[in-house]
Amino acid sequence: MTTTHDSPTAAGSGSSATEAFRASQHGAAAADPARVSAIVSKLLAGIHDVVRDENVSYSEFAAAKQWLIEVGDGGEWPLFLDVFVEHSVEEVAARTQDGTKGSILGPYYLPDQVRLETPATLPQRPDEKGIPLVFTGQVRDTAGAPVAHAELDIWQADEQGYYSGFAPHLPDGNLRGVVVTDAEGRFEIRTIQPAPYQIPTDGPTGKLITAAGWHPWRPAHLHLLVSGSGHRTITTQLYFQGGEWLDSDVAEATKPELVLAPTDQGDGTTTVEYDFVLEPA
Ligand code: MBD
Ligand code: FE
Repeated sequence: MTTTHDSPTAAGSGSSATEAFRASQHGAAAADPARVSAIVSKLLAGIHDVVRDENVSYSEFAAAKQWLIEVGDGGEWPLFLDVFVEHSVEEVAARTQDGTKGSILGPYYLPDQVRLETPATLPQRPDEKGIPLVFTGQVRDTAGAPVAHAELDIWQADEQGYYSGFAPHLPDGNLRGVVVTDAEGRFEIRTIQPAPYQIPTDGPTGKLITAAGWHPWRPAHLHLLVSGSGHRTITTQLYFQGGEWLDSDVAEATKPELVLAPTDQGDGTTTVEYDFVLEPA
């Protein structure tokens, strides 16, 4: 990353998501020409309809080209697509998924984080700000049996809404980890409550949001990949009851089943229990 800023900007967050995405891909899937044609024809027909219905002018067409070029140059395609499109792809995947509801992966997952046996504390700075959260629960299968040594790959924003790996001021691996449950699928994870996430306002995605008069916020959330051998991995997110933007997530990725209601312990800390259900692979 070439940014010299030490506070997070589009250059330090949305754009590095392109590098992370490239690293996660192992070659493109072979595509059937009929499938390509069906999807791309419909996509283009949708655009043509908008042009005709809205009487799109040459100067608006040029502005669109300019913006599309900037999204690529700024490395924001993963950010833009995950915010505005991924929820529909997840909706299709969910048609054939049982167990805990899924949600979108988003642009800020990083593989190969530290593995921690339960009870675990997510890696954090000595002075990590934010309301402490003790998150407990159990991973079971759809028949109710515990999933022994299941894994919870967790990543989250800090108390300012920034993700390690995508904000130059944060240590690598901060508030990320793979927690391994016990033989009964039980886990206990100590972390902090994340802040809502704001799409960087200085990049092309943020500029579009401003130009359209929308808001750039996602409600506070924890990201999880929950897996167990012989089971289908669930990609999901957990939200916080009463949190800001819960009913107007810019990424449209909330579901009522995924909202936590932590209990205040009276000493400034909070606890919450949430169980996960995995279906057979
Ligand atoms: C996020 O933190 C996120 O979860 C998604 C889906 C998009 C942008 C930032
Ligand atoms: Fe996120």
